[in-house]
Amino acid sequence: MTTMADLATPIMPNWCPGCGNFTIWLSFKNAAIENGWDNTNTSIIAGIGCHGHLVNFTKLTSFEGLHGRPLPLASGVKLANTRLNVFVFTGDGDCFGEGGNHFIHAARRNHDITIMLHDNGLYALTTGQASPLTEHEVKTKSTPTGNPDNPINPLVMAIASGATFVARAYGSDVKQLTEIIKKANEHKGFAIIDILQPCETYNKILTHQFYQDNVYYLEDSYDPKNKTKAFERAHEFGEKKIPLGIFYIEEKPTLESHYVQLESKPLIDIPLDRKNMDNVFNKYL
Ligand SMILES: Cc1ncc(C[n+]2csc(CCOP(=O)(O)OP(=O)(O)O)c2C)c(N)n1
Ligand code: SF4
Repeated sequence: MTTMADLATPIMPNWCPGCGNFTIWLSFKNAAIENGWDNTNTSIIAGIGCHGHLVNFTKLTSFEGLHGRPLPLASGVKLANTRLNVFVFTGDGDCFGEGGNHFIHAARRNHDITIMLHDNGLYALTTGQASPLTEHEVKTKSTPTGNPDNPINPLVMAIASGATFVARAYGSDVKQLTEIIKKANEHKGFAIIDILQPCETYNKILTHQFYQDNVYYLEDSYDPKNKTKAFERAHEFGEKKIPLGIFYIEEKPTLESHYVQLESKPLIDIPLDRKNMDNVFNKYL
C-alpha cells in the first residue's frame, strides 16, 4: 500500500502560488496511492522546465533528463524493465519544441509509456517565451508584437503520429485527471494526456478562469475508437468549446511486445554474459 507520506521527499515545491502544476502533482499522487505505485514498480522521467521540478518532490525512482529528451530516456527505461509503470512529465516546450522529433518516433513505435503533458502554452521556467503550442498572434516575452508562428495541436499531432491513447484534462479537475491517469497507465501502448495547466505568472490568457468558463466533457455517447471523429473533436478549442476526456483509443501491439527477448522476463533479469560481451567488444572496439 502506498501512502502520501511514502511519496513525500524533504524538498518543498517551489512553484508559484496558484500554479497549475500543484494539482497535476496531486492527481498523480492520488493515482499512485490508489494503484499502489511505489519505487519497486514505477519510474518517473521529467524534462527541463517548471514541470520537471516535480521529480524533486516525489519519492519515486526518477530521472530528470536534458531539455526535450525525457521520451528517449523513458523508452530506454521501459525496454530495460518492462515490469515498470513508466511516466514522463514534460512541458509543451520540452515535448514539442526541443523534443518534437522524439515525440513523433516514440508515438509511432507505440512504446508502453504514459506522457503527462503540462500544457501551459509557453516556456515558463525561462520566464514566458512562446512555445510551439502558443497560439498565433499571442504576445509573449519573445513575441512582443504577436506570435508569427502557427501552433501545433498536441492531440492532432499525437493521433497522427500513432499514439494509441490520447486524452485531455484540465489540471484543476483532480478527480477527472486522477481517473484519466489510471486509465492511461492501464492502456498498453503510448498514452498521452494533454493537461491544461494555467501558468499564473506568465500566461495571462489561459488562466484558471478561462478554463473554468470554457471547458466541457465529451459526451457519454462519444466513441473514442473512431479516429476520424477524434481528429474532428481534437480541433475544437475556443470560447465555450474546449472538450475534455479520452479522444482516442486504439488496441495495438506495443513496441516492447515485438521483442522475443522480452517475452519471458525483463532485460534486467537476464545476467550479463561476459563471454558474449567480450565478443562484441573485440569486434567493434
Ligand atoms: C537544449 C536547451 N535549450 C534551451 C534550454 C533553456 N530552457 C530551459 S527550461 C526551458 C523552457 C521549458 O518550457 P516547457 O518545456 O514548456 O516547461 P515549463 O517551464 O513551461 O514547465 C528552456 C527553453 C535548455 N535548458 N536546453
Ligand atoms: S512560472 Fe508558471 S509554470 Fe512556472 S511555477 Fe510559476 S506559475 Fe508555475
